[in-house]
Amino acid sequence: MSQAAVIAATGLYTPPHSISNTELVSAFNAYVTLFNSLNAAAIAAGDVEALAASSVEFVEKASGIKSRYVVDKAGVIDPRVMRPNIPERPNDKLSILAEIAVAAAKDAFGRWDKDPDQIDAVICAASNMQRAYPAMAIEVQDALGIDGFAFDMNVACSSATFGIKTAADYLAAGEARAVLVVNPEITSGHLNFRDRDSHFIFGDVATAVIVEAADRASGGWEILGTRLKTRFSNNIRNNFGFLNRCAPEGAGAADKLFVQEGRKVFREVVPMVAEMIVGHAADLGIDPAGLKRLWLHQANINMNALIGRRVLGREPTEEENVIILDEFANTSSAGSIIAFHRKNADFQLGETGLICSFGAGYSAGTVFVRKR
Ligand code: CO8
Repeated sequence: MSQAAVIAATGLYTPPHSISNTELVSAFNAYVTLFNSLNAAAIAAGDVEALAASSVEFVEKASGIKSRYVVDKAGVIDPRVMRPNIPERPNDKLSILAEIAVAAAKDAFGRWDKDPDQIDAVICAASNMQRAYPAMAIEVQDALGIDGFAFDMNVACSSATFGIKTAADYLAAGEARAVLVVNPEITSGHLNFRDRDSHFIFGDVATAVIVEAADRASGGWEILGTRLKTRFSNNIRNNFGFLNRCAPEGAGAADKLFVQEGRKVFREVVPMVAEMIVGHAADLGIDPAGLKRLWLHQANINMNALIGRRVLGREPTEEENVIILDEFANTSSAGSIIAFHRKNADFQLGETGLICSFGAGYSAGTVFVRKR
Protein backbone atom coordinates (compact mmCIF):
# COMPACT_ATOMS: atom_id res chain seq x y z
CA MET A 1 0.00 0.00 0.00
CA SER A 2 1.33 3.45 -0.82
CA GLN A 3 2.28 5.81 1.94
CA ALA A 4 -0.38 8.33 3.05
CA ALA A 5 0.60 11.99 3.31
CA VAL A 6 -0.10 14.50 6.04
CA ILE A 7 0.05 18.28 6.15
CA ALA A 8 2.21 18.44 9.25
CA ALA A 9 2.69 22.21 9.58
CA THR A 10 2.19 25.51 7.75
CA GLY A 11 3.91 28.88 7.95
CA LEU A 12 3.23 32.46 6.91
CA TYR A 13 5.40 35.47 6.15
CA THR A 14 3.54 38.79 6.00
CA PRO A 15 5.41 41.77 4.47
CA PRO A 16 5.80 44.81 6.72
CA HIS A 17 3.77 47.33 4.67
CA SER A 18 0.00 47.41 4.27
CA ILE A 19 -1.75 49.63 1.71
CA SER A 20 -5.41 50.49 2.26
CA ASN A 21 -7.83 50.96 -0.64
CA THR A 22 -7.96 54.66 0.19
CA GLU A 23 -4.17 55.00 -0.16
CA LEU A 24 -4.02 52.92 -3.35
CA VAL A 25 -6.95 54.65 -5.04
CA SER A 26 -5.63 58.06 -4.08
CA ALA A 27 -2.24 57.23 -5.70
CA PHE A 28 -4.03 55.93 -8.81
CA ASN A 29 -6.21 59.02 -9.04
CA ALA A 30 -3.20 61.32 -8.62
CA TYR A 31 -1.62 59.47 -11.56
CA VAL A 32 -4.83 59.91 -13.59
CA THR A 33 -4.87 63.66 -12.89
CA LEU A 34 -1.21 63.91 -13.88
CA PHE A 35 -1.75 61.88 -17.08
CA ASN A 36 -4.84 63.81 -18.12
CA SER A 37 -3.21 67.21 -17.55
CA LEU A 38 0.00 66.21 -19.38
CA ASN A 39 -2.11 64.97 -22.31
CA ALA A 40 -4.80 67.67 -22.19
CA ALA A 41 -4.26 68.86 -25.78
CA ALA A 42 -4.24 65.33 -27.26
CA ILE A 43 -7.31 64.41 -25.22
CA ALA A 44 -9.12 67.55 -26.44
CA ALA A 45 -8.16 66.68 -30.04
CA GLY A 46 -9.53 63.17 -29.57
CA ASP A 47 -6.12 61.55 -30.13
CA VAL A 48 -5.75 60.19 -26.60
CA GLU A 49 -8.45 58.85 -24.33
CA ALA A 50 -8.72 60.50 -20.93
CA LEU A 51 -8.19 58.11 -18.01
CA ALA A 52 -11.04 57.52 -15.57
CA ALA A 53 -10.63 57.60 -11.82
CA SER A 54 -10.74 54.53 -9.59
CA SER A 55 -12.97 54.32 -6.54
CA VAL A 56 -12.72 52.74 -3.11
CA GLU A 57 -16.41 51.86 -3.18
CA PHE A 58 -16.03 49.96 -6.48
CA VAL A 59 -12.97 48.03 -5.29
CA GLU A 60 -14.64 46.90 -2.06
CA LYS A 61 -17.94 46.01 -3.67
CA ALA A 62 -16.51 44.25 -6.76
CA SER A 63 -13.76 42.33 -4.98
CA GLY A 64 -14.15 42.41 -1.17
CA ILE A 65 -10.54 43.64 -0.89
CA LYS A 66 -9.84 46.31 1.73
CA SER A 67 -6.04 46.26 1.93
CA ARG A 68 -2.97 44.37 0.75
CA TYR A 69 0.58 43.82 2.02
CA VAL A 70 3.56 44.71 -0.16
CA VAL A 71 7.33 44.35 0.14
CA ASP A 72 7.72 48.03 -0.84
CA LYS A 73 5.03 50.63 -0.32
CA ALA A 74 6.77 53.90 -1.23
CA GLY A 75 7.15 53.09 -4.93
CA VAL A 76 3.66 51.62 -5.31
CA ILE A 77 1.86 54.70 -3.96
CA ASP A 78 4.10 57.28 -5.66
CA PRO A 79 2.05 58.40 -8.72
CA ARG A 80 5.28 58.97 -10.68
CA VAL A 81 6.57 55.44 -9.97
CA MET A 82 3.67 53.03 -9.31
CA ARG A 83 5.72 49.90 -8.90
CA PRO A 84 7.65 48.53 -5.93
CA ASN A 85 11.30 49.57 -5.56
CA ILE A 86 13.21 46.32 -5.11
CA PRO A 87 16.94 46.94 -5.55
CA GLU A 88 19.06 44.19 -7.13
CA ARG A 89 21.12 42.15 -4.70
CA PRO A 90 24.58 40.71 -5.29
CA ASN A 91 24.66 37.02 -6.23
CA ASP A 92 26.15 36.03 -2.89
CA LYS A 93 23.13 37.42 -0.99
CA LEU A 94 19.82 35.63 -0.56
CA SER A 95 17.38 36.89 -3.21
CA ILE A 96 14.22 38.55 -1.96
CA LEU A 97 11.87 35.80 -3.22
CA ALA A 98 13.98 33.16 -1.44
CA GLU A 99 14.16 35.37 1.65
CA ILE A 100 10.41 35.57 2.13
CA ALA A 101 10.06 31.85 1.34
CA VAL A 102 12.66 31.05 4.00
CA ALA A 103 10.81 33.28 6.50
CA ALA A 104 7.55 31.38 5.86
CA ALA A 105 9.40 28.05 6.08
CA LYS A 106 10.96 29.00 9.43
CA ASP A 107 7.48 29.83 10.72
CA ALA A 108 6.35 26.34 9.63
CA PHE A 109 9.40 24.67 11.21
CA GLY A 110 8.50 26.45 14.48
CA ARG A 111 5.19 24.55 14.38
CA TRP A 112 6.71 21.16 13.45
CA ASP A 113 8.14 18.60 15.86
CA LYS A 114 11.23 17.94 13.72
CA ASP A 115 14.19 19.77 12.24
CA PRO A 116 14.85 20.78 8.59
CA ASP A 117 17.25 17.83 8.23
CA GLN A 118 14.15 15.58 8.16
CA ILE A 119 13.09 17.19 4.86
CA ASP A 120 14.16 15.41 1.65
CA ALA A 121 12.81 17.78 -1.01
CA VAL A 122 11.90 21.44 -1.46
CA ILE A 123 9.37 22.66 -4.02
CA CYS A 124 9.08 26.38 -4.71
CA ALA A 125 5.58 26.66 -6.17
CA ALA A 126 4.60 30.20 -7.13
CA SER A 127 3.25 32.31 -9.98
CA ASN A 128 6.39 34.33 -10.61
CA MET A 129 10.01 33.25 -10.18
CA GLN A 130 12.68 35.87 -9.71
CA ARG A 131 14.90 34.30 -12.35
CA ALA A 132 15.13 31.19 -14.49
CA TYR A 133 18.11 29.61 -12.72
CA PRO A 134 19.50 28.57 -10.37
CA ALA A 135 16.09 27.52 -9.04
CA MET A 136 14.64 29.54 -6.18
CA ALA A 137 13.86 26.21 -4.50
CA ILE A 138 17.56 25.26 -4.51
CA GLU A 139 18.43 28.62 -2.98
CA VAL A 140 15.83 28.04 -0.25
CA GLN A 141 17.12 24.49 0.25
CA ASP A 142 20.66 25.82 0.69
CA ALA A 143 19.59 28.60 3.08
CA LEU A 144 17.80 26.08 5.31
CA GLY A 145 20.56 23.44 5.19
CA ILE A 146 18.32 20.78 3.65
CA ASP A 147 19.77 17.75 1.82
CA GLY A 148 18.02 15.99 -1.09
CA PHE A 149 16.65 17.84 -4.10
CA ALA A 150 14.67 20.95 -4.95
CA PHE A 151 12.91 22.49 -7.94
CA ASP A 152 10.61 25.30 -8.97
CA MET A 153 7.15 24.95 -10.42
CA ASN A 154 4.65 27.51 -11.67
CA VAL A 155 0.93 26.96 -12.06
CA ALA A 156 -0.07 30.57 -11.28
CA CYS A 157 -2.69 30.78 -8.52
CA SER A 158 -2.89 26.98 -8.31
CA SER A 159 0.81 26.48 -7.63
CA ALA A 160 0.37 25.60 -3.94
CA THR A 161 -2.13 22.78 -4.44
CA PHE A 162 -0.15 21.43 -7.40
CA GLY A 163 2.91 21.55 -5.11
CA ILE A 164 1.12 19.73 -2.27
CA LYS A 165 -0.05 17.04 -4.70
CA THR A 166 3.47 16.62 -6.06
CA ALA A 167 4.84 16.38 -2.52
CA ALA A 168 2.21 13.78 -1.58
CA ASP A 169 3.18 11.74 -4.64
CA TYR A 170 6.86 11.69 -3.57
CA LEU A 171 5.78 10.41 -0.15
CA ALA A 172 3.48 7.80 -1.71
CA ALA A 173 6.39 6.58 -3.86
CA GLY A 174 8.61 6.36 -0.78
CA GLU A 175 11.05 8.89 -2.27
CA ALA A 176 10.93 11.34 0.63
CA ARG A 177 10.14 11.39 4.33
CA ALA A 178 8.88 14.95 4.21
CA VAL A 179 8.69 17.69 1.58
CA LEU A 180 8.74 21.46 2.10
CA VAL A 181 6.50 23.41 -0.30
CA VAL A 182 7.04 27.20 -0.31
CA ASN A 183 4.86 29.79 -2.07
CA PRO A 184 6.61 33.16 -2.18
CA GLU A 185 4.42 35.64 -4.06
CA ILE A 186 5.70 39.14 -4.86
CA THR A 187 2.69 39.86 -7.06
CA SER A 188 3.32 43.62 -6.86
CA GLY A 189 6.27 43.06 -9.21
CA HIS A 190 3.91 41.94 -11.97
CA LEU A 191 0.86 44.07 -11.31
CA ASN A 192 0.09 47.09 -13.48
CA PHE A 193 -0.69 49.72 -10.84
CA ARG A 194 -1.71 52.08 -13.69
CA ASP A 195 -4.52 49.79 -14.86
CA ARG A 196 -7.87 50.82 -13.36
CA ASP A 197 -9.39 47.36 -13.88
CA SER A 198 -6.77 45.47 -11.90
CA HIS A 199 -4.57 47.85 -9.87
CA PHE A 200 -6.23 46.81 -6.60
CA ILE A 201 -6.26 43.04 -7.04
CA PHE A 202 -3.01 41.62 -5.65
CA GLY A 203 -0.81 41.56 -2.56
CA ASP A 204 2.57 40.11 -1.53
CA VAL A 205 3.09 37.28 0.97
CA ALA A 206 4.79 33.89 1.38
CA THR A 207 3.44 30.63 2.75
CA ALA A 208 5.03 27.27 3.51
CA VAL A 209 3.58 23.78 3.88
CA ILE A 210 5.39 20.75 5.30
CA VAL A 211 3.97 17.54 3.82
CA GLU A 212 5.09 14.45 5.75
CA ALA A 213 4.68 10.68 5.48
CA ALA A 214 1.75 9.63 7.70
CA ASP A 215 3.69 6.90 9.52
CA ARG A 216 6.19 9.49 10.78
CA ALA A 217 3.85 12.38 11.49
CA SER A 218 2.19 13.10 14.80
CA GLY A 219 -1.11 14.93 14.46
CA GLY A 220 -1.56 17.17 11.46
CA TRP A 221 -3.99 16.79 8.59
CA GLU A 222 -4.36 13.58 6.63
CA ILE A 223 -4.61 14.27 2.90
CA LEU A 224 -7.68 12.29 1.84
CA GLY A 225 -7.31 13.06 -1.84
CA THR A 226 -5.84 15.50 -4.33
CA ARG A 227 -7.03 16.37 -7.83
CA LEU A 228 -5.63 18.74 -10.45
CA LYS A 229 -7.27 20.26 -13.51
CA THR A 230 -6.21 22.62 -16.28
CA ARG A 231 -8.08 24.08 -19.25
CA PHE A 232 -6.42 26.56 -21.61
CA SER A 233 -7.66 30.15 -21.49
CA ASN A 234 -6.22 33.53 -22.49
CA ASN A 235 -8.45 35.36 -20.04
CA ILE A 236 -5.63 35.65 -17.49
CA ARG A 237 -2.33 36.21 -19.21
CA ASN A 238 1.14 37.64 -18.72
CA ASN A 239 3.45 37.75 -21.78
CA PHE A 240 6.58 38.57 -19.81
CA GLY A 241 9.28 36.07 -20.66
CA PHE A 242 12.82 35.33 -21.72
CA LEU A 243 12.09 35.93 -25.41
CA ASN A 244 10.90 39.53 -24.84
CA ARG A 245 14.35 40.86 -25.73
CA CYS A 246 14.10 39.13 -29.11
CA ALA A 247 11.01 41.23 -29.93
CA PRO A 248 12.00 44.73 -28.82
CA GLU A 249 8.94 46.22 -30.55
CA GLY A 250 6.82 44.82 -27.70
CA ALA A 251 9.07 45.95 -24.86
CA GLY A 252 7.24 47.85 -22.17
CA ALA A 253 3.78 46.95 -23.49
CA ALA A 254 1.03 46.40 -20.92
CA ASP A 255 0.76 42.71 -21.81
CA LYS A 256 4.18 42.11 -20.19
CA LEU A 257 2.36 42.50 -16.87
CA PHE A 258 -0.74 40.78 -15.49
CA VAL A 259 -3.78 41.22 -17.77
CA GLN A 260 -7.20 39.67 -17.35
CA GLU A 261 -10.80 39.65 -18.53
CA GLY A 262 -12.07 39.61 -14.98
CA ARG A 263 -15.74 39.15 -15.74
CA LYS A 264 -15.10 36.19 -18.09
CA VAL A 265 -12.79 34.62 -15.50
CA PHE A 266 -15.53 34.95 -12.92
CA ARG A 267 -18.15 33.41 -15.21
CA GLU A 268 -16.03 30.51 -16.43
CA VAL A 269 -14.03 29.56 -13.35
CA VAL A 270 -16.88 29.42 -10.81
CA PRO A 271 -18.75 26.50 -12.49
CA MET A 272 -15.50 24.71 -13.37
CA VAL A 273 -14.30 24.78 -9.76
CA ALA A 274 -17.67 24.01 -8.14
CA GLU A 275 -18.13 20.97 -10.39
CA MET A 276 -14.60 19.81 -9.74
CA ILE A 277 -15.03 20.00 -5.95
CA VAL A 278 -18.37 18.20 -5.96
CA GLY A 279 -17.07 15.49 -8.33
CA HIS A 280 -13.89 14.92 -6.35
CA ALA A 281 -15.84 14.76 -3.07
CA ALA A 282 -18.20 12.16 -4.57
CA ASP A 283 -15.27 10.02 -5.73
CA LEU A 284 -13.80 10.15 -2.22
CA GLY A 285 -17.16 9.30 -0.61
CA ILE A 286 -17.30 12.70 1.10
CA ASP A 287 -20.60 14.57 1.47
CA PRO A 288 -19.66 18.19 0.61
CA ALA A 289 -22.46 19.46 2.87
CA GLY A 290 -20.61 17.85 5.80
CA LEU A 291 -17.33 19.70 5.25
CA LYS A 292 -16.53 21.83 8.26
CA ARG A 293 -14.57 24.39 6.29
CA LEU A 294 -13.63 25.62 2.83
CA TRP A 295 -10.23 27.24 2.45
CA LEU A 296 -10.69 28.54 -1.09
CA HIS A 297 -8.33 30.53 -3.29
CA GLN A 298 -8.73 34.18 -2.38
CA ALA A 299 -9.38 36.20 -5.53
CA ASN A 300 -12.84 37.68 -5.16
CA ILE A 301 -15.32 37.52 -2.29
CA ASN A 302 -18.33 37.11 -4.61
CA MET A 303 -16.65 34.21 -6.42
CA ASN A 304 -16.00 32.45 -3.11
CA ALA A 305 -19.56 33.03 -1.95
CA LEU A 306 -20.93 31.48 -5.15
CA ILE A 307 -18.59 28.48 -5.08
CA GLY A 308 -19.33 27.97 -1.37
CA ARG A 309 -23.07 27.97 -2.04
CA ARG A 310 -22.76 25.48 -4.91
CA VAL A 311 -20.51 23.13 -2.94
CA LEU A 312 -22.35 23.12 0.40
CA GLY A 313 -25.82 23.38 -1.18
CA ARG A 314 -26.71 26.26 1.15
CA GLU A 315 -25.44 29.68 2.20
CA PRO A 316 -22.08 29.04 3.92
CA THR A 317 -21.41 30.81 7.19
CA GLU A 318 -18.31 33.02 7.65
CA GLU A 319 -16.87 30.20 9.75
CA GLU A 320 -17.36 27.68 6.93
CA ASN A 321 -16.09 29.79 4.03
CA VAL A 322 -12.94 31.52 5.23
CA ILE A 323 -12.18 34.96 3.75
CA ILE A 324 -8.77 36.56 4.21
CA LEU A 325 -8.67 38.52 0.95
CA ASP A 326 -10.14 41.57 2.70
CA GLU A 327 -6.81 41.95 4.51
CA PHE A 328 -4.37 40.33 2.02
CA ALA A 329 -6.05 40.81 -1.43
CA ASN A 330 -5.30 38.09 -3.99
CA THR A 331 -1.93 36.59 -3.08
CA SER A 332 -2.07 34.12 -5.95
CA SER A 333 -0.96 30.62 -4.87
CA ALA A 334 -0.67 31.58 -1.20
CA GLY A 335 -4.31 32.61 -0.65
CA SER A 336 -5.89 29.27 0.23
CA ILE A 337 -2.87 28.38 2.36
CA ILE A 338 -3.14 31.62 4.37
CA ALA A 339 -6.82 30.83 4.93
CA PHE A 340 -5.96 27.29 6.08
CA HIS A 341 -3.07 28.49 8.25
CA ARG A 342 -5.16 31.17 9.94
CA LYS A 343 -8.39 29.23 10.48
CA ASN A 344 -7.97 25.59 11.45
CA ALA A 345 -7.22 25.55 15.19
CA ASP A 346 -10.79 24.68 16.20
CA PHE A 347 -10.91 21.37 14.27
CA GLN A 348 -11.68 18.19 16.21
CA LEU A 349 -10.24 14.78 15.31
CA GLY A 350 -11.91 13.36 12.21
CA GLU A 351 -13.40 16.63 10.94
CA THR A 352 -12.85 17.35 7.25
CA GLY A 353 -12.20 20.43 5.14
CA LEU A 354 -11.10 21.44 1.67
CA ILE A 355 -8.14 23.47 0.41
CA CYS A 356 -8.86 24.59 -3.15
CA SER A 357 -7.05 26.86 -5.57
CA PHE A 358 -7.96 28.19 -9.00
CA GLY A 359 -6.63 30.74 -11.44
CA ALA A 360 -4.64 31.36 -14.59
CA GLY A 361 -4.26 28.53 -17.08
CA TYR A 362 -7.08 27.99 -16.22
CA SER A 363 -5.90 25.75 -13.42
CA ALA A 364 -7.50 24.34 -10.28
CA GLY A 365 -6.49 21.98 -7.49
CA THR A 366 -8.43 20.32 -4.68
CA VAL A 367 -6.92 18.89 -1.48
CA PHE A 368 -9.38 17.27 0.97
CA VAL A 369 -7.98 16.96 4.50
CA ARG A 370 -9.05 15.32 7.77
CA LYS A 371 -7.82 16.33 11.24
CA ARG A 372 -5.83 13.52 12.85
N1 CO8 B 1 -12.92 51.93 -10.07
C1 CO8 B 1 -14.18 52.29 -10.47
N2 CO8 B 1 -14.84 51.67 -11.47
C2 CO8 B 1 -14.20 50.67 -12.10
C3 CO8 B 1 -12.90 50.24 -11.75
C4 CO8 B 1 -12.25 50.92 -10.69
N3 CO8 B 1 -11.02 50.59 -10.27
N4 CO8 B 1 -12.53 49.22 -12.54
C5 CO8 B 1 -13.56 48.98 -13.38
N5 CO8 B 1 -14.57 49.86 -13.12
C6 CO8 B 1 -15.86 49.96 -13.79
C7 CO8 B 1 -15.78 49.49 -15.23
O1 CO8 B 1 -15.38 50.52 -16.09
C8 CO8 B 1 -17.22 49.06 -15.49
O2 CO8 B 1 -17.99 50.22 -15.76
P1 CO8 B 1 -19.23 50.16 -16.81
O3 CO8 B 1 -20.20 49.19 -16.22
O4 CO8 B 1 -19.71 51.57 -16.83
O5 CO8 B 1 -18.64 49.66 -18.09
C9 CO8 B 1 -17.70 48.53 -14.13
O6 CO8 B 1 -16.81 49.09 -13.16
C10 CO8 B 1 -17.67 47.02 -14.02
O7 CO8 B 1 -16.37 46.53 -14.47
P2 CO8 B 1 -16.03 45.00 -14.49
O8 CO8 B 1 -17.09 44.27 -15.24
O9 CO8 B 1 -14.61 44.83 -14.93
O10 CO8 B 1 -16.13 44.68 -12.93
P3 CO8 B 1 -16.42 43.33 -12.21
O11 CO8 B 1 -17.65 43.44 -11.45
O12 CO8 B 1 -16.24 42.14 -13.11
O13 CO8 B 1 -15.22 43.27 -11.13
C11 CO8 B 1 -13.10 42.13 -10.85
C12 CO8 B 1 -13.87 43.24 -11.57
C13 CO8 B 1 -13.04 42.48 -9.38
C14 CO8 B 1 -11.71 42.07 -11.44
C15 CO8 B 1 -13.85 40.78 -11.00
O14 CO8 B 1 -14.21 40.59 -12.34
C16 CO8 B 1 -13.03 39.60 -10.56
O15 CO8 B 1 -12.48 39.55 -9.49
N6 CO8 B 1 -12.99 38.55 -11.39
C17 CO8 B 1 -12.25 37.34 -11.07
C18 CO8 B 1 -10.85 37.55 -11.38
C19 CO8 B 1 -9.96 36.46 -10.86
O16 CO8 B 1 -10.29 35.68 -10.02
N7 CO8 B 1 -8.78 36.45 -11.34
C20 CO8 B 1 -7.83 35.51 -10.86
C21 CO8 B 1 -6.63 35.77 -11.58
S1 CO8 B 1 -5.29 35.64 -10.62
C22 CO8 B 1 -4.29 34.32 -11.06
O17 CO8 B 1 -4.61 33.33 -11.61
C23 CO8 B 1 -2.86 34.48 -10.72
C24 CO8 B 1 -2.12 35.05 -11.83
C25 CO8 B 1 -0.72 35.28 -11.43
C26 CO8 B 1 -0.55 36.44 -10.51
C27 CO8 B 1 0.42 37.38 -11.01
C28 CO8 B 1 0.57 38.58 -10.13
C29 CO8 B 1 0.38 39.91 -10.76
